[in-house]
Amino acid sequence: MEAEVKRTWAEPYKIKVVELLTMTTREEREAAIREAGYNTFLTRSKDVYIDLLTDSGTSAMSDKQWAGMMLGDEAYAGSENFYHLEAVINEYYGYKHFVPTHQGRGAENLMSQILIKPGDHIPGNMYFTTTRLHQELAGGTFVDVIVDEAHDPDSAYPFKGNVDIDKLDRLVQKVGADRVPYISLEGNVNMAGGQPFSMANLKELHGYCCSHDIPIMLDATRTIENAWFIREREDGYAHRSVREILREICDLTDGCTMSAKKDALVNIGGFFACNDDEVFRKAQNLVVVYEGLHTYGGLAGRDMEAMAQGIREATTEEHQAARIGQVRYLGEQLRNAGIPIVSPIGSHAIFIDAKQFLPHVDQDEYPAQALAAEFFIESGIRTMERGNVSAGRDPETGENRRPPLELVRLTIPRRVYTQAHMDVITESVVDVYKRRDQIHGLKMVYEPEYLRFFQARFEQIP
Ligand code: P71
Repeated sequence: MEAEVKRTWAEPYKIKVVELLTMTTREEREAAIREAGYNTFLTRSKDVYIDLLTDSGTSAMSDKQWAGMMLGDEAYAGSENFYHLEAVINEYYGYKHFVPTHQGRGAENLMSQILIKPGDHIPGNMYFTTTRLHQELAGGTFVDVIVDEAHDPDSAYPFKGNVDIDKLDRLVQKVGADRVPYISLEGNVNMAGGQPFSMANLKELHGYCCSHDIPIMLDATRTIENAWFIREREDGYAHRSVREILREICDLTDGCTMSAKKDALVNIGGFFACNDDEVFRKAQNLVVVYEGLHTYGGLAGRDMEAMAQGIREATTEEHQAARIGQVRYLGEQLRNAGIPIVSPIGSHAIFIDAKQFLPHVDQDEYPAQALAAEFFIESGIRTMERGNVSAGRDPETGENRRPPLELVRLTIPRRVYTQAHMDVITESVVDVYKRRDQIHGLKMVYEPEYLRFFQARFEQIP
């Protein structure tokens, strides 16, 4: 029988080690963000009070994971930890083959180079920055085939991560199935606000792809969290375990890239997995060029051990109930205070709608970037822009992409902050909201060529 999951989202762990936080003055924060060119990626962690920049690599590991770190078999070849991880990936994700990579984009690089030929089109349920860049570097073009609801921050549709099969079919009709090397399917779509696809949609997609001979490659980064939403929201899944749902998802797909820094509760790591023997052979061959030998792929043995244990912990109902419960608690508080946030509340973050928060700031003055800077100034809370800066420029026109979603992401690290921290975050956001009329946009004064949001610099428009 399944262990009882309490109605509240109380944490299924107790705290054994703590890390002290620093607090700064408003003057110090104003100086820090100015020096950082109003880009939260360029601020220093020592100046941050509550770090909501990302849920990537920021989780707290368990005592069992730390114990696993001591079991690191730091051999160049054939580390024991590789075989432990292989067994866990095979059991929980079910793919036949895998190669470790240093993180998700390492896996994306391998997969894109192996599967994409110049001139190919790669449909996906919304872009992710690094994923799309690797597709483009391999000569491909990303095509968005997510349902329209995903682009509407106010739509309460429960499966905004779904693929619009008609959009996919239109692309396939236009370019031909042989120019579509695979469809890229992301669980709990990050850029849409952490929104899941449904099993029904995946089954339909699977049927379509089988009949057109197009593989489905999963971005498994937050797919365990997607499995939890299927359990919560989809008919027939309430009594299925997270592990069973995860396996069902993976069994309907042909392989995956994974940033283990999210779902898998580790500070570094990733992998590429697949069922096809030939694709695997190529991945094993390429991984030695970019990452390291195929039994460590850029990771230490201890990192692979921590990942194996993290996957076991992340696939429990207790973990997901607390994880998603905490994010929902914050989201509901913000919503009750009248803050415009993306609906439904996703699994890894609250996304504030900067277009509604700062309606007076034009999108080319980067409202989400400006708002992220204000949250930092207000209380040392570090968040991330996910809007016009992240979307970058259209390679053909050179213009800003001006995406429909102009968001600030308040990302919640797993097992790190408490309910009181969630309350402080709400208070801070509300205080900024009260003075929103006085907030101005930004001007970009330095723009890097690739993934500009990481290092771009801005000045405040007076
Ligand atoms: C996140 C990140 C980390 C990040 C990456 C790029 C810009 C800003 C922040 C990383 C993901 C992800 C998905 C769905 C692949 C990666 C790359 N997310 N797919 O959300 O969310 O993985 O960072 O391990 O290379 O803060 P990697």
